[in-house]
Amino acid sequence: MSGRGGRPKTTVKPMILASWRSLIWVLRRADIVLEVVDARDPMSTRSRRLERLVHSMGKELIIVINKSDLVPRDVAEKWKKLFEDRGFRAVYIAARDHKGTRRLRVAIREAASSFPAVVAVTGFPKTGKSSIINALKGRHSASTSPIPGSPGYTTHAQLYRIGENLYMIDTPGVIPIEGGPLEAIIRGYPPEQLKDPVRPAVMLLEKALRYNPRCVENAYGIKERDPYKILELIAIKRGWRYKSDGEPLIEEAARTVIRDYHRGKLLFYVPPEEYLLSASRRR
Ligand SMILES: Nc1nc2c(ncn2[C@@H]2O[C@H](COP(=O)(O)OP(=O)(O)OP(=O)(O)O)[C@@H](O)[C@H]2O)c(=O)[nH]1
Ligand SMILES: [Mg+2]
Repeated sequence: MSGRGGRPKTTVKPMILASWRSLIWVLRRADIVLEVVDARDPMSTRSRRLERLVHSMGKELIIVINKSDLVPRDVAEKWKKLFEDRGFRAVYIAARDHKGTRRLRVAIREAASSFPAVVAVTGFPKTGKSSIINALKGRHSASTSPIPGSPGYTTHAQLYRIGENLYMIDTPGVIPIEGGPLEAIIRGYPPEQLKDPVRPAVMLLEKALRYNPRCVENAYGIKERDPYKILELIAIKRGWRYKSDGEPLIEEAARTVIRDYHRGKLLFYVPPEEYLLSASRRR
């Protein structure tokens, strides 16, 4: 307890992420590295720093576009081709449904120079790294969790035996600055620990509405396009109000929106054409 009538102290445990040092330690032990990205927005969930590091260490890299069940098949195909056109090995997979595991096995076999091979599974938090290990193993072995920091998220590197000739190392998520401010916040912290969840939720809603104008209506039955009003309406609908003045508790609505993105309830995806267009504008 804190002294003199203060509130009891709560110890907030920071979420454990992979440090670059620990990641390098894992990469040294691996022959092949999977970089797992989210099919809904592969470019914001890839790490060029990680890719450069893997390249400089002379390891084989495979980009795994996971959660492909959340995007149309042709979108997953186009992202795969886009990465391949840039010289990467790439596959798409829906690890949760164990779909695409054969393609991933083939890609690993092609990348391996000898067996047994050790594969490091790396990427941003919540891209589905542990789920990929489970999909290849054929059963739930590595623990998983839906939201950053929720029970079951990966806190340390762990080796799994997938088959006679194949080992995989699960790793905690890595957050480089380059992921962009939105990804860094919504993947880097448990929503309940965000001091200001409203700002990232507003950014997320703006992005979601840009790519899928019906996503808020589909998720919450709310026909509104102003992100602040959307948060207010979600709070009112759920009965979340400040005890003091009865105002809608938009912070709680903001946390819900972030969780619903992770759960795939607030659904949108970035089309590959959009990325190509903005890349050509940057040139
Ligand atoms: N829709 C969908 N959800 C998936 C897929 N793969 C994983 N998930 C879900 O995404 C969430 C995160 O999966 P994890 O395997 O725990 O992700 P992780 O990258 O290991 O997460 P950290 O260990 O926290 O870095 C879980 O709720 C999974 O069920 C997929 O292919 N499709
Ligand atoms: Mg994990």
